[in-house]
Amino acid sequence: MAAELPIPIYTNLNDLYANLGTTLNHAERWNTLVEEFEKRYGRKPEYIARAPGRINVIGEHIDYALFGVLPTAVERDILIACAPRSPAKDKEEAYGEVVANNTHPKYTESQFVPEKKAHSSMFKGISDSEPGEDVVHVEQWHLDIDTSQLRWESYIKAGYYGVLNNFFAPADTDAKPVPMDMLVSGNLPSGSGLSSSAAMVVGSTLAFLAANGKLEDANLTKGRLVEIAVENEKRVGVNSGGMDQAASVISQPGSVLYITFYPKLSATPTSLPPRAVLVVANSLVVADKAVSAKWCYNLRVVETLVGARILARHLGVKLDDKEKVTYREVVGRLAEEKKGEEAGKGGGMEESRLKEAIQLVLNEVDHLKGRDEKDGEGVSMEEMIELSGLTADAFNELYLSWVEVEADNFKLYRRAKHVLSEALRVLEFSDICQKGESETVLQELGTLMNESHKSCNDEFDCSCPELNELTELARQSGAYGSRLTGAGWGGCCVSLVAEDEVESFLQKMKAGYGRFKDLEGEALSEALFATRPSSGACVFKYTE
Ligand code: NG1
Repeated sequence: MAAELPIPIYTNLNDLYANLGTTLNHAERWNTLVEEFEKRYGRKPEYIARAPGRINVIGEHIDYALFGVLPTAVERDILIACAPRSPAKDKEEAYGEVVANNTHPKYTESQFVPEKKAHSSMFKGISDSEPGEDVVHVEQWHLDIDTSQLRWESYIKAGYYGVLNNFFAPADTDAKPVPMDMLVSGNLPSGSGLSSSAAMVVGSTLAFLAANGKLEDANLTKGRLVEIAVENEKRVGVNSGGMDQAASVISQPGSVLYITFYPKLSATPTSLPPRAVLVVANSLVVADKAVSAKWCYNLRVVETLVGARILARHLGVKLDDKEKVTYREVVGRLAEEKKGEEAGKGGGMEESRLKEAIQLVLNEVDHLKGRDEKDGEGVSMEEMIELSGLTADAFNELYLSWVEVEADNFKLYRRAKHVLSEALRVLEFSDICQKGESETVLQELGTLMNESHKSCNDEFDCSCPELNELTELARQSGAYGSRLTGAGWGGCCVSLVAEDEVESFLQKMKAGYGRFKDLEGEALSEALFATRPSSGACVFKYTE
């Protein structure tokens, strides 16, 4: 299983990229980073951690419903060069001190030292005969992370946190993280839906593990690194579904990754036809996800969860009043999925049964319409609470106490149509990939991508006019299919293009999209580029 493999450590770039052409494309950037590190710190780095960004080929807004998704790493990445320093003997407090720099001039130097802080926890009495609560003082590692503003070093600190709290027991006085110097260089455009933040956190986690000699830890699998990175990213204030970190860590060249989150994290590489190239085009519309979360991302999460509860009740699926059941769990319970079975493509059941069960739930989505709802305009808060079968207090506690949402109507029916049909498209897409290479295969994959985009636009309302224009232009310019990738409301689209068509496709896209016309050189290649499924995160170890 891909998630159970160890983190790869390379001493040769050729092995890392597994392709001479790709190695040559990237070698200069690696050399420049090493030279720059030497200039700043007076010695060579000992390690370079690499973590790529990702695109989602298909399966949008369904990771938080716990359905499988099909992302892959892109070639663009974050590189973090680092080397431990010997701590001065008389400077005990310098253990763990970090000097972090970034090759991008807009990001200034940052220095920080983790502290051990006493943390008070309330524990229940140890035995039943000793009721009550005891206050226990435990030490925890602490680093200041300012989540009120976007700072590049917050992602570095977030990675450090996970390494400290998972690999250096605070109570152990001998457990001392090394002081270290690091230099970060990235060619992933930020804020464009390619998950540069997940790449930063994964890269930073790996750099701290490497410098502290923890990479060979027997329990450190790729899956474990994903779990730590998801936890770490929450420290920067993002509650993501897990897709981005899994894609950055587990991806393999030439394959998209079928990632499931239920019953447990599992990742199955699925080969794309050899002629298939993915082209990323940035709409250059910046979606400020944090600001719009209450009527966009977070609202979709709530609409999806409430819809799952209402359909579960309608279908007679068992659930308790305090459970935020997801659509994937409803589907599993309906099909009497066995817990603890080996997670494969169908999770705890055969793939064909999973598809049937999703279709069964999809057939019932009309039940999510309000009394007078005709065109999918949604239901009021009062009607939604009534349909959920909960009291207003219980509903608020379960669905609204942890997240801020704002809406007049809740579009439960249309959201369900998207989520369930998209889950089926993902399974279909990966089945078609098994058929190998042919024109028909490429066309069928493209059709699924187009349907996915239509569903994102029509049912999930997560596209925008520019993304619709760009995906339409891509289809007219020769793509088999094109769809928005990532959360949407701006950011990038991904198109499936035949290898021999890529050059003319890129030209047509540049000429056809107004916002590309004035872009040249690096600015253009950041906004419009071809990529193949690339390898996941790794560490390069310097041997001389
Ligand atoms: P972006 O915003 O593209 O990184 C977000 C979520 C994903 C997933 C997609 C929609 C974060 C960090 N990531 O992706 O988990 O839900 O939207 O498919 O919020």
